[in-house]
Amino acid sequence: MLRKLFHILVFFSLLSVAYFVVFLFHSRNSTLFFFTKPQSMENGNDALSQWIKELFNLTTKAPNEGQEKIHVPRTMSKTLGPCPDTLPNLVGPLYVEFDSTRTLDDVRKEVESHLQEGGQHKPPDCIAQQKVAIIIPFRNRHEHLKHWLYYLHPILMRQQSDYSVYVINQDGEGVFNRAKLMNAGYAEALKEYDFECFVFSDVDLVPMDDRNLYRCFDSPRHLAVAMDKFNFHLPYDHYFGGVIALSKEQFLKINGFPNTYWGWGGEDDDMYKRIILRGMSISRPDMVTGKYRMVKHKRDLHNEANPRNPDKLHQTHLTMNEDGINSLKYTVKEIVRDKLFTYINVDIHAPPS
Ligand code: BGN
Repeated sequence: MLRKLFHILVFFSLLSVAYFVVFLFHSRNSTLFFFTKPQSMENGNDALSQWIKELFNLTTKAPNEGQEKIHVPRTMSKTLGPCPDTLPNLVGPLYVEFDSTRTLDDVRKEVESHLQEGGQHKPPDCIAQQKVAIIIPFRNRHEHLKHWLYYLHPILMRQQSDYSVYVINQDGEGVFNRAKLMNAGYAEALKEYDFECFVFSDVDLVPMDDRNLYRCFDSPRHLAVAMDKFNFHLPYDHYFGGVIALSKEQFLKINGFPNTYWGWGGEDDDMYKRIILRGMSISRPDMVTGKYRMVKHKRDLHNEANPRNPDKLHQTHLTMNEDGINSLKYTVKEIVRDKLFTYINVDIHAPPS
């Protein structure tokens, strides 16, 4: 009797377990509970196997599956990698001419969509290898600046540079001092951004090959090695003029430019001497990559060759520790942000011409 009762109990227990399992399925798919076929089953065996698959999937789905996913915009999830060593957009030799009349508005139309206010650009799809400030010593050369901006912005963009262009204008009509303006440009640029590399360029020099990279190298770099005005040759072996690039470390190691070369000539030779005296050497591109065109022009006013400058050159080893970025004094009179460049007007306390 007891055994019979036990069997009945087991039977009802099994029945309730079976019912519970069926109930579970029902909670996911009501068609199962009533053993009615889903609509799709009417179409034969394929539909049946589909139905079985669906059932299987129901029990193996991950907890969050089927819920709406959180939408992560592509731009947020994308992290930029470093720009490649081999730059993909360079074209090599360039046709450069200065006969066309160019207005700043023409130039703006060409490049402004890729620029931030102040003549700044970063490559949109990779992180540039260096942060570069381009420093242009300037006074009354607006025609040249238009040509420079017209050619250089696209070149610098193709070089995937993170760069800003600073035009450092010497205020007033005193004697010009190219080197002191470049020191002021270095100091002003560093107030704005953590630049690692400084390219100092004359406003009238445009490279004829975009493989001539406006960035810094292991040694101070001389870029303008083959100018048309020197018949595409160096005028002398230790020439270091026109366009040069120094890293912040290289610049500080030589105490920057001398501040005391008023008028034309010698300040670039002084730089060369500083570099050699501090145990560094000059790096240069080959004579094809390093070709430049210079805008033809008359000698500037108030920038006569200074007869004192050649003598100063003999003293570089004695003066370089006191005359340089560590003794620079100037006053900023105005900063203007154009789309194509940052213009800084500085009073460098020039003697009257
Ligand atoms: C040199 C100038 C450089 C100038 C080059 C090219 C001097 C110093 C006196 C020996 N050097 O003669 O400053 O860049 O010509 O024009 O004047």
